[in-house]
Amino acid sequence: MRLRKTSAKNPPTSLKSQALEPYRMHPEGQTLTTDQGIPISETDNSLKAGVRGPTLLEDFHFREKMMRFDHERIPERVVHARGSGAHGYFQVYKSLEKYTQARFLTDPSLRTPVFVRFSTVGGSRGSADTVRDVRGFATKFYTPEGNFDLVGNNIPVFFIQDGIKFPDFVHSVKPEPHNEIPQASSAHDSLWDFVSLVPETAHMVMWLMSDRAIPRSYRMMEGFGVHTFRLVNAEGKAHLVKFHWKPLLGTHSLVWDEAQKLSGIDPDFHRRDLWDAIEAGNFPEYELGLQLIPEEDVLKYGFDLLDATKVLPEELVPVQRVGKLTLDRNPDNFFAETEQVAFCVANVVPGIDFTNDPLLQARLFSYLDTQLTRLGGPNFAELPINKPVAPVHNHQQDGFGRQTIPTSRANYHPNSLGGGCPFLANPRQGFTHRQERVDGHKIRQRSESFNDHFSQATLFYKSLTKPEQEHLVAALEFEIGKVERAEIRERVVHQVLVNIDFDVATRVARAVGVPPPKPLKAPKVSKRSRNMVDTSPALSIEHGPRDSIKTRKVAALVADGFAGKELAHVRKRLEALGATVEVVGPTLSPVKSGDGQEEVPLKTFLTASSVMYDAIYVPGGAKSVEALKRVPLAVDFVREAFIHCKPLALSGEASALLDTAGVSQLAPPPPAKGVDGAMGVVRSAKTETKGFSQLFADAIAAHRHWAREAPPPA
Ligand code: HDD
Repeated sequence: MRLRKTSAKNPPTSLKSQALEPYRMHPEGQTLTTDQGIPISETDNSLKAGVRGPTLLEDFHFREKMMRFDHERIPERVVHARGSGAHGYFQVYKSLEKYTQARFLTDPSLRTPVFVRFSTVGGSRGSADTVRDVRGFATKFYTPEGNFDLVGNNIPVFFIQDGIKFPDFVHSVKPEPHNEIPQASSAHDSLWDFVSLVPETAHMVMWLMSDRAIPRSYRMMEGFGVHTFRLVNAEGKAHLVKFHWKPLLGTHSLVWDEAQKLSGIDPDFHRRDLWDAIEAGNFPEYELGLQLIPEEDVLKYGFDLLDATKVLPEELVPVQRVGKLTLDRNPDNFFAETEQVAFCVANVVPGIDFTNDPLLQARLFSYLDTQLTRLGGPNFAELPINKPVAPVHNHQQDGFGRQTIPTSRANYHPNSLGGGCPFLANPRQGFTHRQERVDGHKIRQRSESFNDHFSQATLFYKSLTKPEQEHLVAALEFEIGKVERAEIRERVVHQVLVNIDFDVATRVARAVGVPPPKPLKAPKVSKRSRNMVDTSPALSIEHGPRDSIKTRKVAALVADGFAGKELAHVRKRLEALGATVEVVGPTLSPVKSGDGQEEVPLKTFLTASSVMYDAIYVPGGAKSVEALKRVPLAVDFVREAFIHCKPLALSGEASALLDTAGVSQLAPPPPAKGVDGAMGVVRSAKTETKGFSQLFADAIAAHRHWAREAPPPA
């Protein structure tokens, strides 16, 4: 069996990986053939009548090659078209049999293979990764009882409450139909027109404007199942459940200016980050978290748990961490795996069931339906990446692209010709929909318990730290500021924002040139609704763990004459803590240090940019620093890292680069002796000062240093 490079660390112990092996094509040492297996000895010239004559129709190799090329594209996903996938496994810490009979949640010895696809929502397949958008976080668990798909996002709520509005919402956020502008951006008239007219979007829009919508990495974002689902145990007892993914590297974001620049400099930023981390053996890990709620508490928390525009604050029902997901293998082929993987919210296993959330109910239809167009027929579950590891036997028949070969004469149930096979599962093992009494009029109406659209939007805003709030307001000013029609800008401020926070509405009104709002007399919330907490600190990214520098990327800027020993020391220290240090120099040719060492830069000031790194380090060395000062692109590194609030370590003479970059007036004064790390700018009076590396590591772990952000204009 032949395996990818990473497989040394990741032997094909996974059942799914073994199941994929017969489908993997290994061309090494093989002869070129047609699709029919006929050997081909010439593929650069078509068959012609004479060397300068016309091509002949008889050339079956040319026709097949061309036909296959002409049909390479399939329709991209109507939403979530841009994405990246990875294989891995999930293991539960201890049995959850009290709550569910699902094998993968009750057997701690079981390593369930998974395939995860992360995505953006609005952009097309070739769009940039770092746009402001929700991120999809879809996980296919190949369990012994069939596939379970947890098709979530990195934001715990949704734009709408009833799936019948999904086409309207998606049409409004996608590029506008007349000119197909803008690509992968929500900053345009139709989205904000929709938001201004559909107040149930308010809470989700606040999340979309927050730092959550510009993650640093797929490896550093949370995931949420969004809806309330049900877990059902072997006795048939059910609990309501909300699913969470908690990244072990913490949750971190970019800043907007950086995200926009990255869209041009490295549109594959997140895809590359995920790929490189897995290739390097830095396997992304997330803990599965559950909020478990007794069924009778569905309305206890001041809102309806069937309403997907609401969060259940962790302070009210804590998230229990029950197992771990590890992503340890990159796909072998993007199209065959990441593009052809088909998720479906309706794929559940015995022990997991749905609720009547009207958004979820609509999704149960949509995912199966969309694959028919996207994957060309009903047999997509037979594609290798979608095929369960559990055995599949039924009477489904025919259709485009059928792969398996049914061998029985009996293709119906019940039958005697096939000995009655396949048999029905034992009712205790087979999937049974939980019995639920449903009583009511056939009616097109929203439940009154879904009426409050603003109090959780306010709760979210109030739960953020000051810098996060400032980023959110700046995002609103940017996005609404791009809306051409003044009446839409005004409606967003006067109909939506003012109901969330008067100060935010007033600031945005001024920024986008609409009349200031008047304070509301009484908040527009339904009588039934109330927030049971004033703030929920868990909603803020900044309150998450900030204690590790694992997998962070640091650029070390050097030119001839840099302090070589110091670079070696700092690099060793940071790498021991799990970071990577890349040397960036004027060219890819070796650079000589002042103390006789040599470094070969991995990137140059031309091929790299500060936005590609988490932190910037400039070793001392008068000659090197003087050279860097004369390279505008090197100075840009320092300036941008400073403006993006990234950790900067400038040793000895390198401290002066802040002057050259024109930002020293925004930084604390340099230390006269020793080291100082105020505002995440670590400087030492001389090179190699004690404590320099540790202060730098602490600054990297803190991620960003918002104290540096310029105050908003008066
Ligand atoms: Fe959806 C794809 C997540 C609401 C209809 N959705 C899709 C993907 C994710 C989500 C992560 C990409 C899966 C992949 O990587 O292939 N969608 C969500 C979440 C929602 C949500 C978390 C709200 C809680 N979606 C939603 C609604 C509908 C859809 C209300 C329709 C009624 N979603 C689809 C779809 C897609 C899809 C059209 C497009 C491609 C696909 O399914 O396979 O069926």
